[in-house]
Amino acid sequence: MPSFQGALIGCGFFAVNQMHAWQDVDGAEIVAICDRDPERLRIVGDQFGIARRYSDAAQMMADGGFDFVDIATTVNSHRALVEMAASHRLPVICQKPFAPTLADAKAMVAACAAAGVPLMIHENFRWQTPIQAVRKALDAAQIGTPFWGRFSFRSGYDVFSGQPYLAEGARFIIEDLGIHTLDIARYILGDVTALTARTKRVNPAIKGEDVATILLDHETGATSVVDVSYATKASVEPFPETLIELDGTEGSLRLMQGYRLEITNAAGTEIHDVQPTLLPWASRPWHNIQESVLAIQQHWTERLASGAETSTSGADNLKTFALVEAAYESAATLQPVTIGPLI
Ligand code: NAD
Ligand code: 89Y
Repeated sequence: MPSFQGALIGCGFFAVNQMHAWQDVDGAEIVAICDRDPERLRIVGDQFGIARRYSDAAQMMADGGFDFVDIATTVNSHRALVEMAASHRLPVICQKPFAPTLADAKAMVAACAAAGVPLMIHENFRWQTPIQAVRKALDAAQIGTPFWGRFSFRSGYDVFSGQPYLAEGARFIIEDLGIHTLDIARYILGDVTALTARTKRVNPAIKGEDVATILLDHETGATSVVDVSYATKASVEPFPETLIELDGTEGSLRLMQGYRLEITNAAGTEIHDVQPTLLPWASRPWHNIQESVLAIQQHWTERLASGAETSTSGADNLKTFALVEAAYESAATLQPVTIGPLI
């Protein structure tokens, strides 16, 4: 595989995982970094030995000398930075959430398509080892055709200490975390035709909702529930595990806390250990997410070499982002929302 050189924009909390993962990716490396905050630029530049450092993304792209851009900033800067990369004909990865609005996300997809460059959203949760194990069990027809599912993320983990901006937005859990759970629901049960959502804010110290329950109709006819909470005090904290229940025509599957996958069918019940690998630079409990960062960045590099579309391309991720918009609309109006007209 050719060796690609990349430039990363946004050297904050999560970018450190991306930088570690780029060091492990076969076929790509980061050669330039950018952050408006000189302290973050210094910390990440020194930690990863990157000499080319910029405070201005426009200057970095004008100077060039790299094959792709990896955007790890928060949501409000995504559209301008993706459009800037497209204007330089640079393939681009953009962190979730895609954009502040669906209209922005569509404009970003259109800009990259017009420039003829790939856009991948860093939607890494579907790349987690336990989620891949569930996908493989379905592909191997171990439970027949699934007709019902539950995708559940319920936690009391303090995400605000590492990401203080999460307490400040009018929107919280659906936009930040539920977006991953909705993407997993699409990845496992297929595209969604309509949804109904209810939300709550339990934690008085934050502005947005921290509990959401979403009922999904899938194109296949399957029904699922996506339920997410950062207000759940459990005896054993499950962060950041997504738990899955699926019932199929030939059996059932349960992805349980502790990375245990139980599959029941006519042959009996099998229990699999689907724990993520603890990479040398990773730390518990984040290792599940950290391993998926390496997986998605390796996938990007392989697809950049082959020219094939990525699993979470901009076009694909519009369908996940539409579910986020629809969930907020449904929660506000207390009405079901049809997805087709949004996309
Ligand atoms: P952060 O605030 O810690 O870091 C963002 C950095 O970007 C800051 O250092 C800021 O100075 C810099 N920045 C912002 N705009 C810029 C611009 N125009 N040019 C240059 N630098 C700019 O945020 P974070 O917690 O690292 O989150 C970043 C993104 O990662 C968010 O979109 C978040 O949702 C996402 N995230 C994803 C996962 C995941 O598993 N995929 C996990 C956590 C966070
Ligand atoms: O920002 C979120 C994400 O994408 O994964 C977990 C998280 O860090 C906190 O909810």
